[in-house]
Formats: sequence, structure tokens, C-alpha cells
Amino acid sequence: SRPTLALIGATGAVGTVMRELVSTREDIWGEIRLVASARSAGKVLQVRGEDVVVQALAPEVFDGVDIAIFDVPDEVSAEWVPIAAERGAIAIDKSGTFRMEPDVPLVVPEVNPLDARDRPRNIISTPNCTTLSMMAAIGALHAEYTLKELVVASYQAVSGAGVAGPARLYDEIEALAGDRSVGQAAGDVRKALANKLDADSPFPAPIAFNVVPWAGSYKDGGWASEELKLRNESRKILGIPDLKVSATCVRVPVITTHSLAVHARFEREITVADAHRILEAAPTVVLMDDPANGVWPTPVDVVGTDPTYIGRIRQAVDFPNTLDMFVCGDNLRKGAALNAAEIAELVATEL
Ligand code: 11C
Repeated sequence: SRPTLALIGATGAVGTVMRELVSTREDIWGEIRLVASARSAGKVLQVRGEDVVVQALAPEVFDGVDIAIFDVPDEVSAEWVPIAAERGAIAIDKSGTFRMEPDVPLVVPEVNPLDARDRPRNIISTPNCTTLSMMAAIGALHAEYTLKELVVASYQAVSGAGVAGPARLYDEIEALAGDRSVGQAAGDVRKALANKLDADSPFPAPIAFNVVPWAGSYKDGGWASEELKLRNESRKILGIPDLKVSATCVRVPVITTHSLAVHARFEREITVADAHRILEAAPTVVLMDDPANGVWPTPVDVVGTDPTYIGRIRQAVDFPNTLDMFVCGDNLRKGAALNAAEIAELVATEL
């Protein structure tokens, strides 16, 4: 019989994309259960064109479930993922809680699909959206040229912060719209916003007319958690424990689709033509690299689609064996829901 799927966090930003994906991808599922916090229980949502009543998170919702995909805050995953796994479900978890645990695989199906088979705790983690937004492309290059170092700057969309992110950006843009005097004196954007909006924002500075060099929580040494996740998760997914990685994560006024400027050093010489050949052959990567004709990826052309887009590939002039490039990926699709759906489909073939 067809496997039963449960989506935990069905009403969030990623959960909404998740429902769309399972409704439009090849349908391999039997029952699909929608689960959310008690606050959302009883809501009726559409999946595969049918109404489904959202159930409140409780141990019994996992009974008979083959695969449970979690997209909930870290602390909710910490409590509930083990309960789902104990009740016999394979838990695919989008939170940061289990990603770096040695007995939990961290899987990107294009890069390390076999890791999904070794899951002693019945838990598989799916990476942070920033890491994921470049991984299909970087993984393809690594497979042939062996990656040694990554220096990354991210340009992260507001939906990475959940539904409150786009809400805040739209509110700020609306509050500032039409006033052509703002953005010209220090503090004037903050002042204009303070007059019109409450101070409660998911971002630590105005996000309209701005870029904010901070994503995630504060970590030792002045690092933001996103920057350390990008380092640690890249090492684990690629299977390179000593990969050198340094990242600066920046939030930009984009609704959805993370971009990354990537400086990647390989073990041996790699030309732009080599990279083009590899990336053209990678099934989930779209090469958009014709700068003489203004062809490169941007978030507004990528949002809502599945692939990882890459362009601006250049041989670094002063760094041997090194390419510079620009990567875009929809942070809610490949960056979150799509990768989880792909892992679920991969695992479902074993059931
Ligand atoms: C962001 N990447 O754009 C984050 C959100 O570890 O899954 C996801 C955090 C995570 O804010």
C-alpha cells in the first residue's frame, strides 16, 4: 500500500510550499496528514485538491505514519522528532536541532543520497536554506575537481525568517512608498518607519532600502549562527571534514530566493569551460552564464522554481585553482520544502 505522510508545521512559510509540492509532484502517497500547533488545529487546508483538517501535534498523530516531515522551530523538533521516530515514522527534519549529530544523516539528494540509508535513529536532517541554495551546484563541481576552500557572502531573502519576514518587508515598503526624501540622511529610514510601524520586526535593522549583515543568533567570536551552519553543514554534506569555509551572511530586501557569491578553491586547475560542462550536465542546476549579454541569475527570475541557478563564473585572477560565481536558489523550495520532499521520495522507494 502507499505510504502515509505527515507534514508537521503545515501552516508555516515552508509548510505552505510543502503542501503545494506534494499536490503537484508525482503522487506516491496514500494518506497525507497535516499537523500544526494547537493554535492552527481545526483549520481546513487543501492538499492534492482535497480539504484536509489540520490536527494538533500529539503523539497519536504519528500512529501509522511512514514518513513525517517536520518544519517547526528547533525546540519543537527537539521534543517531537524523537517521538515520531519512536512511533515508527521516519522523521525528516528541517530544523537545526539534529543536523550535526553524528548518527543523523544530513542529506541533499543530488550530493549524498546514500547517506539517507544509514539512519540509526530513524531521523534524517535537511540542511539550512542558505547551505542548500548552493549545494547542488557546488556538489557537482566537487565531485570532479575536489573542493578545498569556500568563501561565501550570502544575500538572503526575508522569507528565510518565516511568514513574518515578507510581512515586515511589505509593511516597510508600504510605509516608505512615495516619500522620495527617505534614504538620504543617516537614520531617516528608521525615523520614518518608527512613525508608522511598531518596532516589532524579525530583523535587527530596517530591511527596506537596506542590507543587514546579520542572520540567525549570536555565536562566540562574533559569528552569526547562519555563518557557522553554512560551514559545518557544507563539510558534512560534502563529506570533507576539513573543508575550509568562511561566510558572511547578509539579509537583503528580497521576498524569496537566497543568493550567494561563492569563491571556491579546488584541488586542481579548473577552467570556466570545465565548470560550464559540469553544471550543464547537472540535472537540477540551470547555468545562466552569458555576462556579455547580461545573462546571470537574479532572485526575481528564480523565485517559485525548483533548480539551483548559477552564473558569473570567473577564474579568480590572483588565486590558483579558484572560481568565483553567483548562485541563486528559492529558499523555500530547494532550500527547504523541495529538498525535504525529495528525501521523502527517496526514502519511500525503500518502504
Ligand atoms: C534564514 N536560513 O534565511 C535561515 C532560516 O537553520 O534552517 C533557516 C534556519 C535554519 O533566516
